[in-house]
Amino acid sequence: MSKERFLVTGANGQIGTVLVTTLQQRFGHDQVLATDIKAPIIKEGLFEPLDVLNKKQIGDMVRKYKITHLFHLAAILSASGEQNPKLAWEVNMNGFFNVLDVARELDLRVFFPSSIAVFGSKSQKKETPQHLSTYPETVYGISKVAGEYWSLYYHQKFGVDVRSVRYPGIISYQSLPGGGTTDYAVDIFHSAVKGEAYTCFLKENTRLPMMYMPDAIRATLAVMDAPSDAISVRTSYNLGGMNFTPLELAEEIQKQMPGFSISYQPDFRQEIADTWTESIDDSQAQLDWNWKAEYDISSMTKDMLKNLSEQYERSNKSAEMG
Ligand code: NAD
Ligand code: AKB
Repeated sequence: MSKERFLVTGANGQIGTVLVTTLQQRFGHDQVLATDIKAPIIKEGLFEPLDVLNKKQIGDMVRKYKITHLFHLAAILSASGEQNPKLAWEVNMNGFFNVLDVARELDLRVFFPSSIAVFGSKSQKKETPQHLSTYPETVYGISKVAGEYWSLYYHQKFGVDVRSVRYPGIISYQSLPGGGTTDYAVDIFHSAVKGEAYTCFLKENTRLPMMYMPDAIRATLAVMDAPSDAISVRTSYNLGGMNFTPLELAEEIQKQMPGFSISYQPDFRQEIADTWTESIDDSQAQLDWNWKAEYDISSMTKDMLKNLSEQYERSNKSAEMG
């Protein structure tokens, strides 16, 4: 992908901030255009305000910066989506249509992030296979399933090169999550590092598929980099990392921070989590583009605690220095 030029929508988000930095490091600052509806978070490199509901603006940016690859991350996530279903549908569907239409007109390769939210309570719960009726039960999940099938449609009818993975819940120290059901798995680390007890909004035994950010970024770049004829799934690839419950994650943190404590106060997000799958069969991604996650719960927890502790130390020091 080295001679290519990249546009990222929703670049201020949990995944976008890390993806933009990685692309900048790999391909150079001038090759990467970060865009978002909100003011920029990353201070270095190219940034333009962009609302994905404005198709003309997307086309203008693509032409102006001679974009070849578009990572379409802008979306409303599961928990926020249930609070405002119409907005979620509008942004997730019409935003994606605009991207697909611009990609068709201007010959772009597109990355569309789907989610484990496509699976509902009627789906197979464990080692959920690639090809299966999905039965989503949130507006967010419905929009992702629809997006997957529109990706296939635009590929088959118009030859648009859209690639997609179904991310599990993503865990990161670099950025905060934005309105999802798996957000607890990031929030818990911030409480632990600040020496605070954590109150979890999911029950202790709620098992969900999760992935550490470095694996998510590697998967994103790998699927975009694969030769077109290696991509046998034009809806979205299952992507597995690790899976755990809040209790198991708390116990893993306690191995390094014995004083850490957790309590549980499930809220409306429990209902969403209850419909999702527990673990994922990603053998098709392994076969097609050699996918393999590197982090498990233990290595992820160690890395999260180390990096977040350093981050808090740095910000405490700079606050002390005024
Ligand atoms: P996020 O909520 O952290 O960020 C989304 C970004 O989109 C925000 O910066 C927001 O300002 C922007 N945005 C919202 N409406 C917009 C609009 N109309 N125009 C332009 N930008 C707009 O999301 P994330 O966690 O970074 O997720 C990125 C993508 O990956 C999303 O499509 C999400 O569905 C998918 N995904 C994320 C996870 C996860 O755990 N983070 C898991 C599965 C799938
Ligand atoms: C969410 O919880 O909404 C996201 C996702 C798994 O899609 N993290």
